[in-house]
This record gives sequence, structure tokens and C-alpha cells, in this order.
Amino acid sequence: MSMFYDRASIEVKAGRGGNGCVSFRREKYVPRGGPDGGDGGRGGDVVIRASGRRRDLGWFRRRRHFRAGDGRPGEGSRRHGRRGDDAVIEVPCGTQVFDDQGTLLADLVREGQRLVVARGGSGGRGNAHFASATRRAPRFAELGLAGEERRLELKLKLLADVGLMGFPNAGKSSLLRRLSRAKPKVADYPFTTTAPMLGTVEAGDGERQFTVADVPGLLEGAARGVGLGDEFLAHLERTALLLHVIDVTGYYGREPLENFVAINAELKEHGSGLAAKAQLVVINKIDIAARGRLEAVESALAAEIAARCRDGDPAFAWLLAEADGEADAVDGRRALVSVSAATGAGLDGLGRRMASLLERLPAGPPAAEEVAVPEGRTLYRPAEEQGWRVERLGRDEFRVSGGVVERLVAQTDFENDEAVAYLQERLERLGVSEELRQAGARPGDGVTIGEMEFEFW
Ligand SMILES: Nc1nc2c(ncn2[C@@H]2O[C@H](COP(=O)(O)OP(=O)(O)OP(=O)(O)O)[C@@H](O)[C@H]2O)c(=O)[nH]1
Ligand SMILES: [Mg+2]
Repeated sequence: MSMFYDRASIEVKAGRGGNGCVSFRREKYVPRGGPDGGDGGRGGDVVIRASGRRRDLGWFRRRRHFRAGDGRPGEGSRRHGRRGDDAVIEVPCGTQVFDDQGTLLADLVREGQRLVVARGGSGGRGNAHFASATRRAPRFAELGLAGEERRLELKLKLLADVGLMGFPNAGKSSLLRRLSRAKPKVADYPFTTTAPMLGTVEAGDGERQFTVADVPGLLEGAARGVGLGDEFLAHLERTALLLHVIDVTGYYGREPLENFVAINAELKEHGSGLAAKAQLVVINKIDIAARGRLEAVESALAAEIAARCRDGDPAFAWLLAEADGEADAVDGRRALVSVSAATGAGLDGLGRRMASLLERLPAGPPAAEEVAVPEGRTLYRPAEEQGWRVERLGRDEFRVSGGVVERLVAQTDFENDEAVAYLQERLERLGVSEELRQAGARPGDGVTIGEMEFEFW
């Protein structure tokens, strides 16, 4: 039996940018031409993309590290290095991406939606960029920067138009099997569903299509963790309509009406808007109902539903709307469909009823905390520090932090004296040295910038 994985934790690392190149033009009769070193290519990004090819997140049990390609170094004659290859991670539609702080970055609901989760480092500039009147032949270039790296949590919440729910053994999987081409497990004996499953249903006229999610049966206390139901209740959150399946013969000796009330109490306890979702009640197994039984169950449920309409139960607001808001005019039977998944009786009517209801209901209502990701390429940008500041860490210890300054240091090739001199020049021009002096730094004091330590002079 296959498991269903709706959670995964992955680590991603974007590619490093290629280094800039140090090179000089070579021409006939010219002993030494100008600098012509090209730039390094940008590192590849790590991208998460929603794909219909994936069913769940089980794939990530085998692979959880993803790394994009590095950019190629620049070359002479101002040739730029090639960009690193992106790493594209495919996830099923309905996957929510969180950072390691638990912040929702995106909800990838539609096929093809992409999210850049780690940006490649920029390539270093070649020495051609550093020529000036005073520096005719720069013998240094920038280093490429490291790519972003982060840990991400993935959570899958199925997206379907309709969700099947009810006590175990009510016939949910049998219904999905009959209504669609999906093949959920149903055996001659009660066979409990352990993994959610999606099926596509064609409405009677063959023109309309919608998706139906089958989840394990709920038990009383499901919202508190009893049975399998709890962890799968979340998969009903993103449906537009709930099909509440009820076994006309009762469940373990309890009346269908009691079961109906118990399941609705579970939905309410679970929260996340499940109790407010439109409900259509399907009375199943009418082929084995004793004489008069179906009528009795229908009357009891119809009366309960009408009473709920009067009390303003949002699950049946659609029924109240059908009666033009007149609670007394509500016919509870209109929320009932009696069928047999075994013989197929009533299933055409059920298909049409679902289709017409779906047309009136807001499509797959997104949960409130969702972030919509527009089609195409989307960037997730951590707030990048623009400025910089100097801090005194101790009597003769200082630190300079900030995006610009740290970047300059990371791009510097410390093996190369000219590159170091250039860095000092830049820091001087930015005013960093002056700021350090004002903060009390004296020659010989230690200054940390990014991952490097310097001696102030
Ligand atoms: N006679 C009859 N039996 C049915 C009907 N629908 C389902 N069954 C039987 O009821 C049992 C349970 O059906 P399932 O479809 O597995 O029920 P389920 O609601 O998916 O159960 P869980 O996955 O445990 O929640 C199976 O033995 C089915 O053959 C029906 O309309 N008539
Ligand atoms: Mg089932």
C-alpha cells in the first residue's frame, strides 16, 4: 500500500558566480595591449516549480539536497563566462513553500508556477572594468560570489473541487471509483483508505470536469488526533464543496443522523474554515437499506439540515440562498442525494448536482494566509541590506557590516596585492576608513568585514 507524503524538508544552494578574468589584449607589434578580461557568469538559481507529474512529496525522502550549477569564469577578449544551470525542483500542485522560520514564501497552486528560492551569486567583473587613467593595466579582477543557501519546508495541501468525507466504511472510495477513472482501493471487506487520492469526475453531460479528493474516514475525536482522519483533514481545506457520505445502514450501530452531527462537530473543532464549507449530503448503500429505512433517514436528515439553515449554519448557506433567504421555505431534502455506489443508482444525478453546485460556489477558496504567486518567474528576495555601519566590539576590535561593504570584500582576491589595494581605495571612498577613525580605531586595531579580518592602518 502506498503511503502519501505531504511534508518534506529540503536544502538548496544556488550556484557560485564565475570569477572575472585578468587578461591583456595581444596585437601584433603592440608589446602590451589594454586589459580585456571578461566577466564571470552568474551562478544558477534554485527554482521550485509546480508540476502535474508529481503526486506527493515522497520523492524528497530520497533526495533532499539541491544545488544549481556554478557560473563559468570570464575569458580573454572580453568573453563572458557562461551562466550556471538552474536547478529546477518539481513539486505537486498545492505545495506550500516555507522558509526555516516557518514563513510562507509561496503557495504553488497551478501547474507551471515557479518560485526562485535561492539566487545564484553574481559573476566577478573582469579586469577590463578596472582600467582608469591612473591604472592603465589592472592585474586583478573580481571573484564571483557564493550563491544563496537555505533550508525550506514543503507542505502539500491537496487542491480539489470536491472533498469526500464521512465515517470509515461509508463508501467514499467506492463512490470515487464509480464516479471517476481513479482506482482507489476498495475491497469486498471494509478496506480503509490510508492515503488521500485525487480523481477526475466528468459530470453527466460529459462537458464539465472536476476533481474529487478522497481521504481516510474520520472518527469522533479526529480533530484531536483520533484515528487517521486528523492529519488528512487539512486536505479538505482547499476544496469548494464537501460531499458528506453517510451509510444509510448506520455506522457500528449508530443512526446516520447521529453520525452526521458527530462529523460536523469534528469539522468545527478542526477549524480552518472546514465547518463553513458548502456541504452536500450523500446517503449511500441504498441497495441494502431495509424497507422504509431510506425514507426515515432522509426525513431525519432533511429536518436536521433545515434546522441548521434556520440557525445560520454556513455549510448549508447555499441551501438558504436557494430559498431566497427564507429559512422557513428551506427544503432540507435538496441537500440530500441518495445513491448506491454498488449498483450505480443515483450517481448520474449526483454528478449533475455537484456540477451545478460548483458553478455557484466560489472556486477552490484559497486559505487566508496564502500568498498568490503570479505566473512565470517569481523571485523571493530576502531584504538586502543597502547601507553599512561600524560597530566597536572591544577596546581594539571593530566590525563593519552591511551588504555593499561585505560584497566588496567577498569579491576581492586577497592573494592579489592590486586587488587588495583596489578594495582599500573603495573603502576609503565609501567613507569606511573615516568612520572607523571617528569610532576610535587606531593603527593596528582589528577590523572584521564579512568573513575577513583586517588590521586597521
Ligand atoms: N452494498 C453496498 N456496499 C457498498 C456500497 N458502497 C460501498 N460499499 C462497501 O462498503 C465497504 C466500504 O467501502 P469504501 O468505499 O472502502 O468506504 P470508505 O468510506 O472509503 O472507507 P474508509 O476509506 O475506511 O474511510 C466496502 O466493502 C464496499 O464494497 C454500496 O453502495 N452498497
Ligand atoms: Mg476509503
